[in-house]
Amino acid sequence: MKKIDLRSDTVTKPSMEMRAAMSAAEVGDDVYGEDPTVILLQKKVAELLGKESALFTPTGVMANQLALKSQTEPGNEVIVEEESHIFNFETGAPAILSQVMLRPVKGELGILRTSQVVPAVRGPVYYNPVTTLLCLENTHNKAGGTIYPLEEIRTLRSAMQERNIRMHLDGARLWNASAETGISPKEYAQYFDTVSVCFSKGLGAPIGSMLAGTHQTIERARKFRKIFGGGMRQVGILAAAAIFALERNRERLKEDHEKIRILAKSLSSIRGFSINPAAVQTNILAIDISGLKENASELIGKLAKEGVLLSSMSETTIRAVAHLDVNQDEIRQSAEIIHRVMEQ
Ligand code: TLP
Repeated sequence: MKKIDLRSDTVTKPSMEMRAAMSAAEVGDDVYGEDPTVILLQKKVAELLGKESALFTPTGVMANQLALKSQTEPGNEVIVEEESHIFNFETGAPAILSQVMLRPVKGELGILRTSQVVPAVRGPVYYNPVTTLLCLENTHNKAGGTIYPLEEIRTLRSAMQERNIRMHLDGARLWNASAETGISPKEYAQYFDTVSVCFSKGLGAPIGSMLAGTHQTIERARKFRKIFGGGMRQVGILAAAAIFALERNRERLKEDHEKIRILAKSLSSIRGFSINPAAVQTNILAIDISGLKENASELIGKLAKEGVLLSSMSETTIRAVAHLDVNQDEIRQSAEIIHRVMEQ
């Protein structure tokens, strides 16, 4: 039985056309700055985000961690949303790699308001840590793919500028936010000093992320990327997949959002499943199962046996993610299977 894999949009496999683009890629040694396809991708993404420069990284985690490392000093404090990827799913890397403290602030559906962030900024007393960076996530993964309101970002930016605090955007799924709202990546990115984006999630490339910012910040990040072991050689093969993904798979992200709406509508009638309709905004569906006796991993195991793969975001939250390797029929089929399992 073919399983319907809704664990993440990272599970997609490169299409034959994407593989053809990869195999045709011109390459060179990128540690010498000689890979023409990487150079082209970095230029394209810098332009798309309205930034001076961009740097290819193997993963979104590395891009985020480079943003922290290049914009902080040991002992600084970085404000993050409590459910953010940087705080929850990056293995404590900020403590290990940048020796910074994270100051988590609880947002609503992943969104931090300026009125919450400002009081979290440390005062200038000599024994306080120094707040130097604020990180936002758009779309917000754990909250269920929620989109950051542009107006709030704008207000946060002016409040942080007044206090000399930089801003980083974890834009692993910024493409989804843009596809849904029609607000361009550049419009979102203009309020941030650095932005990380991924090609290996909704866009369907096998590997690859990028950090964009000023020349100065990106040159610092380049040095740290080498220190982190991320200086790659003929990586144009992967950059070609990313270029293909950017050009061919960005528009279609709205189809994934539609698939999640279909799934959310169907699953919301299941007893013990709590779905917040306000959180159903892009390609992620977070389902609160705290009303059930089973925990997330038990339920996921049961569903997997019947052919639907979901992931857990916590003991009481399961997640379904739509992507380009699952079609609407499979989404409907997975909803039927979940209904059947839950009615047993
Ligand atoms: N997220 C993964 C898991 O780690 C949870 C997923 O399946 O969604 N920022 C955000 C907002 C992310 O969702 C992810 C990946 C990353 C960064 C890290 O990207 P990678 O996995 O490329 O290091």
